[in-house]
Amino acid sequence: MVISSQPTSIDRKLSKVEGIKDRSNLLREPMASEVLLDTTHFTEDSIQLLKFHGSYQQDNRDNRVRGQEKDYSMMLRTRTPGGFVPPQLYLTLDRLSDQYGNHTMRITTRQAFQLHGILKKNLKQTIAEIVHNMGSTLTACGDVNRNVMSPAAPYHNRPEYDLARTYANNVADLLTPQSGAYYEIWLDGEKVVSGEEDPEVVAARKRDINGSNIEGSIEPIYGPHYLPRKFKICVTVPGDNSVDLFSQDLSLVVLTNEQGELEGFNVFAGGGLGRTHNKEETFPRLADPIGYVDKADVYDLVKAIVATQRDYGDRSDRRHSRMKYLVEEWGVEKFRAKVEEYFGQKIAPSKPLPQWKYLDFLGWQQQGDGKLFLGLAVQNGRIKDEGDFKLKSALKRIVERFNLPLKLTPSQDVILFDIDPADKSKIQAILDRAKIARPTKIDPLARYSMACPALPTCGLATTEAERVSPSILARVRSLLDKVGLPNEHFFLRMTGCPNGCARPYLAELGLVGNGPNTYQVWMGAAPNQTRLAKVYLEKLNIDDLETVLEPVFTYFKKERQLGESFGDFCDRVGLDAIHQFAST
Ligand code: SRM
Ligand code: SF4
Repeated sequence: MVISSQPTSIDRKLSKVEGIKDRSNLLREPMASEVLLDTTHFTEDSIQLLKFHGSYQQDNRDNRVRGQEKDYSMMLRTRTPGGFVPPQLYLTLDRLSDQYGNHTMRITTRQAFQLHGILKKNLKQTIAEIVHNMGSTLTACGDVNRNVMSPAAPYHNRPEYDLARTYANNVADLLTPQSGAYYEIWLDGEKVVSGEEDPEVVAARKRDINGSNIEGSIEPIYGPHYLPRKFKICVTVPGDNSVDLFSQDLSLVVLTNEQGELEGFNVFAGGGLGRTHNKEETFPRLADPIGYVDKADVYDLVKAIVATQRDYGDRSDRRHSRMKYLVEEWGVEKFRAKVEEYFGQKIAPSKPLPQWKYLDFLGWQQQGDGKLFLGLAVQNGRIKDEGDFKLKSALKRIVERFNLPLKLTPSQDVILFDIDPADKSKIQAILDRAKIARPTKIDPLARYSMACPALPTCGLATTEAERVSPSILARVRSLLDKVGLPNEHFFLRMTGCPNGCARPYLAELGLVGNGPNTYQVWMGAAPNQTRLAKVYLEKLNIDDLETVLEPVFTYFKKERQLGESFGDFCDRVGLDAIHQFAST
């Protein structure tokens, strides 16, 4: 099979972004020239390319004044597979957030860090310092594979966790763009590598499997036009759904034998959450099981799936270009058959798996090699100092003094690990002085909640999320107390628009921005994130939160089965029955 170097998928007109990629000379121009100009912001074509390099142009929406230039700055996102952040990188990001950013660092829902508020003139220096200190921002955004997730728990006595970490790194390496643009532009051509690539990964990248490599291209897997849209992957272990595996384009589940040796992977594909209000043709979708692959063939299968999306994903309409739509429209059988053409062999049936569980790994825990780890809840992932609460200073102090590496979790929390048990009390004392609550003292409603950044940085937000989430949680808590459910908690996730960055469609209660102070209300996802929620209400003015939710919680209290979670209850009785109860 010969693969064309042009996007092949459709006869329809290609989207504007395809033209920008085509003209860019593998992610260089016009951005490379504009970086050098003394301007406050980039032009449209460069903004699109900038994403592949890990940055978004934003403006502070609180400071918009009609007729005046926007208050531009850049958001930078790290590439940190499995959320691993070495101490040197952590301390560098901490310093850069003060020197060039808005004095906060934000843990994302995909185990990365974001710095906000970096002026264009400081972007090159900031990226260069990240790369020189064991980090990278390459492909943190853009139409490529994004940060690869894996469970954040740093267990060292459970081989499947070590394997998930290793394969998350390797898959990230396999799908790293090979164009030297990143190093040319941000590091004046100096190629800095923070670790050796596994030779199997290097070989797999070059290996041509049934035409899935693009002949003669510098980008053997992606080709010169990269993917039609962002692509998201996780690697997890049986039973551990801390990574929300059903929301990903591609999920691998590590399978080991009784000795803990790797045998292969179960593969899921076609998940994704982004949607647009009032456009029925856009929807969240859970990934389907695709089959099982032996360890020797896993990279070839990953490439075959990526190549299928590369060649058949919709490059004309960016609202329809995620792989989930390909899987939905073709059906799993056709999708699997097409992947098999690239893969060059049949995909074996999936192996049995246990039930999935949500895990967040908070608190002090044994890591299995005599050392400890400590998971700390970070509200909406924002690491900051505010009044007496000094999370940013405390983490800096601890990482500096004890030289500890960190793991960022998919629930926007942080884990410090490799802790000598002799240091436990000293570390706890620093945290106590900085008023960092112990996980057992945090309201579980807050512990299991997430909110996206939304206003003022996100250009797509239609309303608030992160900034109002503490007050919303407090109001929901009061309401639960009022209806006689004082100890109840569930997954509440909130976003400023329907793109779904805090994965609200997998929450038991999801609030999805739908205009100023207004949210679409979703209910009924499973507490282990294996079932999607459904729309309960199109538009909730946030002032009416109590009026709308009180009858819902009252009905839940009255009719729930023993131990039934809020999401399972909503799913069992159905949203129509809840509406009916609420209207009586
Ligand atoms: Fe997201 C766009 C923030 C995880 C779906 N997302 C954005 C942008 C870059 C807005 C923009 O395009 O201008 C947001 C920047 C806000 C800011 O001010 O920082 C943004 N997304 C985030 C983060 C930081 C939210 C968070 O609370 O942590 C997450 C960064 C993850 C990372 O480290 O890579 C983040 N975004 C997600 C997720 C969840 C996930 O990946 O597990 C989703 C839903 C899953 C999915 O992709 O299907 C998600 N973000 C989107 C979409 C909708 C994509 C779609 O298929 O329609 C957009 C808009 C777009 O791509 O056009 C978007
Ligand atoms: Fe922005 Fe919407 Fe994502 Fe929130 S969900 S960060 S508002 S794009």
